[in-house]
Amino acid sequence: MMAGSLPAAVGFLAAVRPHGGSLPRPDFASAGRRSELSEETAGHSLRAVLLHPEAPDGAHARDRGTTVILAGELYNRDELAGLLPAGSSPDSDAALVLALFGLYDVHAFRLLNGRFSAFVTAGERVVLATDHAGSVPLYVSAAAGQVLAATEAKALRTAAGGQPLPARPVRRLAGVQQVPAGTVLDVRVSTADCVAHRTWAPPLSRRIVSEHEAVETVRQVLDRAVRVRMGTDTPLVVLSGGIDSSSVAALSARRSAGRIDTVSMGTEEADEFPQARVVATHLRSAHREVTVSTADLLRRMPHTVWAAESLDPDIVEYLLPLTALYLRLEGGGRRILTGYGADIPLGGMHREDRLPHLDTAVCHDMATFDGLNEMTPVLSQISGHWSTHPYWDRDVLDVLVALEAGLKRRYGQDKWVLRAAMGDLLPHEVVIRPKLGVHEGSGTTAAFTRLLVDAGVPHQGVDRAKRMVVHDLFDHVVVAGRHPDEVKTEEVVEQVAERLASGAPAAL
Ligand code: AMP
Ligand code: PCX
Ligand code: MG
Repeated sequence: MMAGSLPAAVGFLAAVRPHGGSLPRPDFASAGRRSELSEETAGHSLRAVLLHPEAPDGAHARDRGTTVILAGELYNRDELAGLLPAGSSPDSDAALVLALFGLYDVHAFRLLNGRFSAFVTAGERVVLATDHAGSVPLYVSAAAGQVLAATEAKALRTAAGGQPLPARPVRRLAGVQQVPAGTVLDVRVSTADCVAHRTWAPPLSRRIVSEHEAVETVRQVLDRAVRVRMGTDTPLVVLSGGIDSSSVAALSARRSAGRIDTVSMGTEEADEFPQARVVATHLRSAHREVTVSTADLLRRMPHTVWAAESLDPDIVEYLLPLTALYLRLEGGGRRILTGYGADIPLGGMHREDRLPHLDTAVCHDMATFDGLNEMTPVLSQISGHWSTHPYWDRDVLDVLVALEAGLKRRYGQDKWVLRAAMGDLLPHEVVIRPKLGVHEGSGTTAAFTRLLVDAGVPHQGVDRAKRMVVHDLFDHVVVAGRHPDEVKTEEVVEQVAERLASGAPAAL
């Protein structure tokens, strides 16, 4: 089975009920074609809308009363196929999951390394599964007699009366809950009784290995994670010129038959264009620089919240420049590789030389990423592109998290093990370049702060105001279902500034 250029499906809304019934209006930020699926079994009917960039054939698979709908893709197909009886050759990731489900039932999901959400109907049951990182968000609303699930919360906005499940409630969407990362929910349709199984957890222990072994292992797992994400067309890497994305670009360039494409974004106030150019020149990539005005950047904040459905103001600052960049990548249909997430298992955002603090930061970030939706593919799907993040490959993450902290911070350098692993593929100045976050390099944090201060928010109130703005945006574009083009960042900022000035409660 060869990976096509894009996954067969990138999202879905699906419902199982005993008899008929229609779906809520499918409300998605993701662009793409939509197909309907309708199946009747003995006691149930399944109705679904699939979002697919190309032909939808591979997005679902059915065999003797079990149907699998899969949004996303798998990265350990060959290993998985080796578990099946000789002669069986599933022709899609959904078919592979179906075959594994037949053998292992819910425990099939412990085997998968991928970027996906899955919806399985089997007799009386609906089984909902996220990948280890919950990187394709999955939401559910279930009551006795019906189970609805969707890859965007807003698609369940009008679903009535879900009951509590072992999942995370979504702000102001009564009965809608988010399936946790690395989790399978096994729901009995008639009663909505639900059993949760964790299929992945970050390692808590740390491995003591030599420098050499650590460097070799990191290089090998990252190389594989990049290779399996490359698809069949020319990859496009979103490149800052920092070590994370430069490593992804270097590994894909080495594996690619032709030149790879790279793209960097900046604003009129800040960019990392010179740094990215050094890498692009070294790799001979077809490189492009995209400048977004700060005003346009801030205008895209409703689109970021619409796509990511995140309530975290820091995450919105990281994702906003990427949203603005993706919206400028016309044409759709590209497979985009990023360096996102490397700093989490490697403690890259931690700028002190003290190991206990570094591991405290890694433990904290690995315990709190779930539900932030920072890895969501919807961010690029709003302009029809599929993005994927090699550092959050399950095998890469298992290796990186578990390395003892002294291999992450060493010789005064952050992310030392990664830098050492990439030493031969990148110019020295790139290998030793200190970290600069995308929110800093693009001036996003500064621009958002200035917008609030100019609206009258005192400096000490800026963090709280940012949180309020993001919550208000969520209420507009997710809870109320407004299109982000109709929501003006500046107006929301002014309302927040007025609320703060009048001393009104924050209403978070
Ligand atoms: P960061 O870890 O802050 O560098 O950002 C996460 C990821 O976003 C990077 O690894 C890149 O893939 C991407 N990225 C960051 N900054 C830019 C930029 N200025 N232009 C294009 N992509 C970027
Ligand atoms: N990043 C980080 C991840 C942001 C932190 N997320 C978290 N703690 N859950 C990365 O790329 O690893 C930046 C900009 O830095 C995004
Ligand atoms: Mg980074």
